[in-house]
Amino acid sequence: MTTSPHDRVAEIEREGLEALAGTSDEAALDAWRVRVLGKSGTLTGVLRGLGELPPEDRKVLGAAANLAKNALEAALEERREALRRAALASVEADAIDVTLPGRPAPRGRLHPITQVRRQILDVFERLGFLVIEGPEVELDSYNFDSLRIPEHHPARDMWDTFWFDEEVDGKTPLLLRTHTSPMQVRFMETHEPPIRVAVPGRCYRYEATDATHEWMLEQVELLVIDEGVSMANLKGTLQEWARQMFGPSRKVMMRNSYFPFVEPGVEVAVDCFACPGDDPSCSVCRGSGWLELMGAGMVHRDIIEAQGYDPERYTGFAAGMGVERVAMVLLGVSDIRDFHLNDPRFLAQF
Ligand code: FA5
Repeated sequence: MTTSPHDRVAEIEREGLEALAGTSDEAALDAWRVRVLGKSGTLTGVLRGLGELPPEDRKVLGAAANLAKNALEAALEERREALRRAALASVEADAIDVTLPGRPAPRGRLHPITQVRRQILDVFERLGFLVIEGPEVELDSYNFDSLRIPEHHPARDMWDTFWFDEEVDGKTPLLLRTHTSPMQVRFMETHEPPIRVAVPGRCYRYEATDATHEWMLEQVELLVIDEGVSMANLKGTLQEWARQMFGPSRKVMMRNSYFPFVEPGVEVAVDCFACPGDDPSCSVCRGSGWLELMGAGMVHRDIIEAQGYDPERYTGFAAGMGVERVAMVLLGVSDIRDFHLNDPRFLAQF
């Protein structure tokens, strides 16, 4: 059975509309137009063949073919407009919405030890201390001798030392300071009482590390020299500092200790934050219930005299605290070595 010319026109129109619905861009529309309405397009073929038909058929089919042509052309324009609107909408969707909140840029932060050092110093500054700094590469005369720790004195063993090889006058006097106490003497040499200074700084010790010991540590040294300074001032200052740092519920314990440059000497500890206080396997207190934060004491009379101050008039106290130890308590970190591993997952917590 052959298709009649009428059916053929109807089929071209149906197929044409169907194909048009599947176009998705300008190039597809063009290709469609060439295939259907172009010079050798399917509908154009029918219109060309009209001449061979008898006049009656020609008239009827011609009218039908022209209707189909108009319908297809209108449909083409409609489809073109629809695609244009869709493209515009998608550009608008991609456009910047200025009302949206911005994507947060990753921000750096201060190292927890820096944060805690600043907190410590903030309290002492409020208490009237001046913050000063001193050299990390020190002379043994300041690190030891002037603090009543002469060469070969067994007290030098309290601080295992990193020495430099450089010789000065046949000796090797340079070291990485083991504590911030040499700044007591350096400051006294150039200042007169009253003195009230806090000295933050890094110190280095050639020693094995564990949960409460590092080979590099920060200390904050305190030195107060004035008329009538007593042990009560030492205790009151450190207790007030501890209250402001840790709050009123942290227990602070002061007990006898020995440092050649103070008399009497004490150490200050706080109750263990990592265990109930009696766990022998606790890496922080080893079952003692206490974590030592600092050494302190009344500045030795010999040192006051060596600076040319009148020891009958001036007395003073000094202290040296471990910043990492304070940070352990404040931040609840039970292994001091975590601070300088520089693991971003650890550091990002603070
Ligand atoms: C001293 O360094 C004395 N200069 C402190 C002092 C100053 C006493 C003024 C009297 C007058 P000591 O070695 O105990 O003392 O250290 C003081 C504090 O530093 C300790 O209580 C502890 O908190 C911290 N510390 C000491 N060694 C380490 C270490 N290896 N790792 C971490 N912290 C440490």
